[in-house]
Amino acid sequence: MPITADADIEITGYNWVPPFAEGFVRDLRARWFCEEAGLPYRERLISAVKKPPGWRSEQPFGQVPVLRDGNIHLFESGAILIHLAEKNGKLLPAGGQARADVLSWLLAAYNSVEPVQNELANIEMFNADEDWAKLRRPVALDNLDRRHRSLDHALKDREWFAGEFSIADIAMVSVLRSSVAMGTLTEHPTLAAYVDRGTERPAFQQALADQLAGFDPSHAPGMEHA
Ligand SMILES: N[C@@H](CCC(=O)N[C@@H](CS)C(=O)NCC(=O)O)C(=O)O
Repeated sequence: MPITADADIEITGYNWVPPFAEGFVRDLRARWFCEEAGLPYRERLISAVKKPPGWRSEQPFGQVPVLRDGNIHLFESGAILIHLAEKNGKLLPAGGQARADVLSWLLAAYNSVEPVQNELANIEMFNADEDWAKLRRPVALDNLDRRHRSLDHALKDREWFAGEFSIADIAMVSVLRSSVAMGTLTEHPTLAAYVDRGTERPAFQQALADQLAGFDPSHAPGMEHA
């Protein structure tokens, strides 16, 4: 049900991405929330190659996702998750320590884990043959492993990072999926099992299938007018 042509909520994603990015575009995080909450949304799929005119007035960095919810407009997937959770009273406790824990772990995923992971991804995926990348790689790997060890220690035998499944887990599982894809979680079975628990949820599976269904090879560079 969540994808609904006349829904108030609009999520912007891409109509094509290169194969390595399929299933990892960050609109997946907003889609996942909508599936968990049974919240209808409509898709706006734009070109990743040639953004619509004036796109930076909607997303200052020229990226996706962007969310429209009636007359509210947001960018940044973390802000989008907080907005959706607050507005719908789902996956974010209303107050007290429970809310503080969810917000802390959500921002930990975005600020303390994802940037460290991005450094390694930048080295391995886009610059592997550069001399500077070869020199930096061991440090970047170790930095990410230290973050993974900290997460292992914090999660221990808990199912989710902040009590019940929450937007913190949508953020953390989404980020750690890339660690799995980069082969950096093999020494961290506790975290790997946590990622599996998240990605086995039917809401994640539906959101992923819907993102993948939106990619159309006719929008690939060089194919747009073929
Ligand atoms: N911090 C932003 C990151 C957004 C981001 O990296 N978007 C990527 C897709 S996952 C993008 O649009 N990349 C294309 C570009 O940078 O031109 C968020 O969480 O929303």
